[in-house]
Amino acid sequence: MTPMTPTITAFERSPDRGRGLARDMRVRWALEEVGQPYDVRLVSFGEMKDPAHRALHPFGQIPTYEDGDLALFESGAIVLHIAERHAGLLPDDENGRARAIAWMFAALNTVEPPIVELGMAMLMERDTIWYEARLPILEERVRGRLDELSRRLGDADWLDGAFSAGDLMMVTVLRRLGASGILEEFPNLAAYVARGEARPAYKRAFADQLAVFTGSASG
Ligand code: GTB
Repeated sequence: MTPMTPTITAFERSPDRGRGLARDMRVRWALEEVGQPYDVRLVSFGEMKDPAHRALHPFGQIPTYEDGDLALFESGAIVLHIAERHAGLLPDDENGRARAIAWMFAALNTVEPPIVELGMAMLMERDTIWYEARLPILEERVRGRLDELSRRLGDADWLDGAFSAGDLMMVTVLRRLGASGILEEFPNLAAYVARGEARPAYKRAFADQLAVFTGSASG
């Protein structure tokens, strides 16, 4: 029997102009790490809100993941599913697996929210009367989390032993700080992100999502 090739969805034209900040990047990276080929279905902002897409994703977003009878949404659930079904993204021992999954949740639930809140304010609230007062508050919240994470990472390469799905998720979350300059205030975290970006699987995933943008940009 021919094995199924999973299909994920991604932006037809990502607002990040191919910088790998949209959440399909973490799914692509996970699939590349485990050596699982995949197809990509590109969707426009309009198509994302169509009933056909909402049947896959109740909130009308990307990424989604389809493999045979299984349809999934939420990048964290998708990466965990990939990590559980293939070798390479979770440790073999039970406790190590549980800790790697805890780091995935920490990335999504503890570190990503203040980073997204800052990014959204910078994007949507620049012209408001409260922006000047609110910005430093949001920046300090991000710095606080990064300071804690930086202390825990110390001079280790990865968060808990070998590279895991927890690191994959944390690196993609930290990358969202982009040009804010805040990541660079924590040299060990900046080096940690650079180590993630240097992985061959990351580079393949990044090149593939960039090709979508450059292809559509030149068309
Ligand atoms: N919790 C969900 C998950 O983790 O999968 C969140 C999914 C999500 O936010 N999807 C976004 C989306 O589909 C794309 S990634 N948005 C369209 C919509 O809601 O209508 C978020 C994102 C978008 C753009 C940039 N960027 O340009 O830098 C970065 C991140």
